Amino acid sequence: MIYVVSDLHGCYEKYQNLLKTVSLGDVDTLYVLGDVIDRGDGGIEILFDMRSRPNVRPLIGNHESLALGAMKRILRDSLDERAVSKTKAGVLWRMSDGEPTIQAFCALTRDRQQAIVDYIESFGIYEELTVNSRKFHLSHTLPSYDPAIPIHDVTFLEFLFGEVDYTKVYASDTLFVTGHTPTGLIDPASAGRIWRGNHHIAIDCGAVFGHPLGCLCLDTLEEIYIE
Ligand SMILES: [Mn+2]
Repeated sequence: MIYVVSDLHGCYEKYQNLLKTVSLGDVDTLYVLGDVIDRGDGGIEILFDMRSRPNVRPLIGNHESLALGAMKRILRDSLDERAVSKTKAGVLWRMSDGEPTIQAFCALTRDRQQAIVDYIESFGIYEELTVNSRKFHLSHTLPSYDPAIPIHDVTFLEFLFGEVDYTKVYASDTLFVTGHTPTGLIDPASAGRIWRGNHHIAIDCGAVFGHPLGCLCLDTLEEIYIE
């Protein structure tokens, strides 16, 4: 089976609980659509676990993209937690709720820090796949809708910081699976649940804000919730 989850934001226990609940095995694949780190405190731990599993396929989120600059600075200049907070990259990271990840990253050995940087640099931007003759497009977010610009022509940054227009059908032959926007912000009635509409499936249920972690099975379109 192929599963998709997003916006783990350091929720290590919910992540582990999800692996157990779906009994993720060697024949299964789990796509993680970015924002693994920040806000919660288990982000680095989740990254090491994901890295050890060849069937976990990571895509990048805006939090990883922003952290990467600061992580490289920490490595290059052997900065500690206090020194990194005086750099622009460190200030930006802290402002985006990076504090728990900064602490965990600075506590690692240089080899382990390098392993995290290398791992994040291997993350994809988007993935297109067909499962049971349904076409899916997976990414952390999407650029705002513009029928004049084909989806493959948009820039890397728009896949990280764009705001999906969930009122628009981006392509009628494809289901667009995205995280980034907690579903309660799309429709307050959908808080904590996966939201579907207009060929979109929004899966960030807001796990780090006390809602369940939502996971979508692409084979069956079944929704799995981890409290
Ligand atoms: Mn995001």
